[in-house]
Amino acid sequence: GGYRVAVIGASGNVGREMLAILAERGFPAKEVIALASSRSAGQEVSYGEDAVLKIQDLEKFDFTGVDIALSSPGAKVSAVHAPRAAKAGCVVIDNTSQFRMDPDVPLVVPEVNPEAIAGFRKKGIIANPNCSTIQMVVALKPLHAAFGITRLVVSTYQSTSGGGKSAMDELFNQTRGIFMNQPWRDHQDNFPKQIAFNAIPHIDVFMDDGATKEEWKMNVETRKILDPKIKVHANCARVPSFIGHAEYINIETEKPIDAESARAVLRKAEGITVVDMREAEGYVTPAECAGEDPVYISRIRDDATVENGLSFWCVSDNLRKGAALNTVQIAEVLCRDYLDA
Ligand code: 11C
Repeated sequence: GGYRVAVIGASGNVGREMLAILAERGFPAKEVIALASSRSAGQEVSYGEDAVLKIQDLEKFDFTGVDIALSSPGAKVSAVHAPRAAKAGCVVIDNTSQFRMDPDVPLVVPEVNPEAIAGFRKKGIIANPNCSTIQMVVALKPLHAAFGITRLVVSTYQSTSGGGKSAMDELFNQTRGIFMNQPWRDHQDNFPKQIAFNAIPHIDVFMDDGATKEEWKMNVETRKILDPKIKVHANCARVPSFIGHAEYINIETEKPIDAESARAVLRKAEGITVVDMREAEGYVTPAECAGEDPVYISRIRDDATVENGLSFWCVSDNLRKGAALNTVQIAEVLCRDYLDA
């Protein structure tokens, strides 16, 4: 028994995390294949504590006989290779933005809409949402079920790892460079402005209405996953942290809501850890959630400016629940409910 599993983009931030999480959770794999561009082919990546895999060239790889591919290369690479893998009979769980809004591709967070996974049969592809969307919908789902969310405003504080390994290096090198009087532009490869000791209200490209694409993603993905009737206004910013996205979320609900009843609902919800006391140990910051699985909720407060309003703070490891962990969780449900080993 066991499945043949391929990891596409195995040398990247998310690919490495996928391999670690597959091993950590004892995923029933009889073989794990690491794939990436020809640039990374031949390099070694670790799979769990003691296994090492040699990266193979994605371009030349034949997916025949592979059951599941966990995919996190760039969107353009997925556009070509996800359909190619699916055609060979492999179910692709894709972490890029390429297929998320395709009506024939389910967009899934297992704690929120596991039933949508069944839609994989249409194209052989399941999409993993954007990291900032995932942690938010995990928090919103139980609140929506209990109180009926009508509108929300989210403001994000997103870490540099969302932009990949070289974006993390950019933060490190700019920070060090500033102490050596080097111009920040000497270390600029990813971000539109200085990231060290700064905050940038610009993630991904600008859209026609003035939103950034990251803000647009949080809007359309949340409504596809949770409820198309919810109105979403997102404000996204990049901050100089390495791992862990933080979000301040403000919701308005149909039914009366208050901090105490919201806290009780969130405490019982899957995938959520509530840490909410009025002291330094009573909330979670991005640096503290790195390497952890849950979505942490803190600072739950009534919003007295509207009839039924609530705000809270939400942090999670963007490479884990925001990407690799969510992908592996989808694969676990897929194996349990739909695929034979
Ligand atoms: C960031 N959210 O933090 C982005 C990274 O659509 O999968 C993930 C982009 C995506 O930069």
